[in-house]
Amino acid sequence: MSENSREFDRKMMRLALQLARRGQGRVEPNPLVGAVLCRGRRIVGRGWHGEFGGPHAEINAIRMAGGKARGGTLYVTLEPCCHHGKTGPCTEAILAVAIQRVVVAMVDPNPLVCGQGIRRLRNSGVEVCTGVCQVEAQRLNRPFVKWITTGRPYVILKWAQTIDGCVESRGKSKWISSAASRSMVHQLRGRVDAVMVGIGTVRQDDPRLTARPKKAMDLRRIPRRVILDSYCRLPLTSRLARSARSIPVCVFHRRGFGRAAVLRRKRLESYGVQCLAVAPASEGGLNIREVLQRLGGMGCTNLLVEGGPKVLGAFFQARLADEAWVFIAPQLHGETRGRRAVEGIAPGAGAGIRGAGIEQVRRIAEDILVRLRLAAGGARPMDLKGNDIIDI
Ligand code: AOF
Ligand code: ZN
Repeated sequence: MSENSREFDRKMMRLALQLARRGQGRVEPNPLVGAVLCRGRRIVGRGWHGEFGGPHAEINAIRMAGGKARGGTLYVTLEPCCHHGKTGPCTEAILAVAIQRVVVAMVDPNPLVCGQGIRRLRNSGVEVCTGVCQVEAQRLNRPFVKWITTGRPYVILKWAQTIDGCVESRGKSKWISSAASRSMVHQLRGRVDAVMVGIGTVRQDDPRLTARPKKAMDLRRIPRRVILDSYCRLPLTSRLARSARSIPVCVFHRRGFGRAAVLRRKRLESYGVQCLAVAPASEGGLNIREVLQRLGGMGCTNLLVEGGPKVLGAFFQARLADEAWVFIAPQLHGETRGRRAVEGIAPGAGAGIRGAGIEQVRRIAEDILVRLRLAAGGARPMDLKGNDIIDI
């Protein structure tokens, strides 16, 4: 195969990866998948998985190509499925229209597929080429890979801090980061399954924790609001409790507590708050791994953790976060007892940060956003691409 053909394959796969992105926030817990169908060097079909339960990417590309699919090459960012799920197996649709060659970026980690789709195609005489743009494809589907292989969601920690590392504002505004940064967070909330904070933050700020992005199309799903609240102290007068019937609120509390807490739990439930018991952690607070396992079981693939400092510290300590988004604003808090973003890490331990790497640095209005890739996913941090770093 010539270098020229290999480059063409990569170009088509990059296009398929771009198409796959369109499903973000709409298809989870399914993966983001894109497909391009070519006859020779002409594109005759494009498709992506657009909504959960809807047709898979390959099917959409094949439909668009119609009669032109026969003898073509299909580029797909994930191995075609061979199982009967909510839709029929893509392998059979590919065989039915006599596609000649299939180029796959990565194997589907779903145990129901996991190489069998590729085998089915090869055994039926289709030429299958794998691993084209594999790193990019795995990067795109990190949340899906995490969820399907561990049963836990992909965890993004997020906070905003002053340049001297404080998370409490001293300015006239209660906000640290700029309006542009905050609107970016609303966009992020609008594509995750759950937004989490600790009870301390709720009692202090009385947050709504809803996704309110600027553009309506950025509200791709309504995230569940999750509170870590060992003793069910969520006030019935809080905005969260009062809106629990219209937008789900889920409280994780410790298993086995006194009668007063049982009563508070009952009251919260009468407000429509879902209360779930998990084991306490030996160092205080809740067993976060169990919390994540429960959220994963509810189909939660992406979790955004917004603080406060104790909760963020617990995630670092337990090495259970995959990413951190840190907004740094040009404010100086000064030498008072302002709280730092992350608490509870023993000096020198640097827990959870070992193996971390900066994935992206961006300027957002007056702030900078640093995206850190943490080690929870097991994989090494990705190399930076030149254009991920914006000179400021
Ligand atoms: C593909 N192409 O576009 C996607 C695939 O319940 P279903 O039928 O939607 O199947 C979901 C599973 O199918 C999902 O867990 C993953 O293994 C695979 N997703 N496969 O060939 C696609 N979205
Ligand atoms: Zn499929």
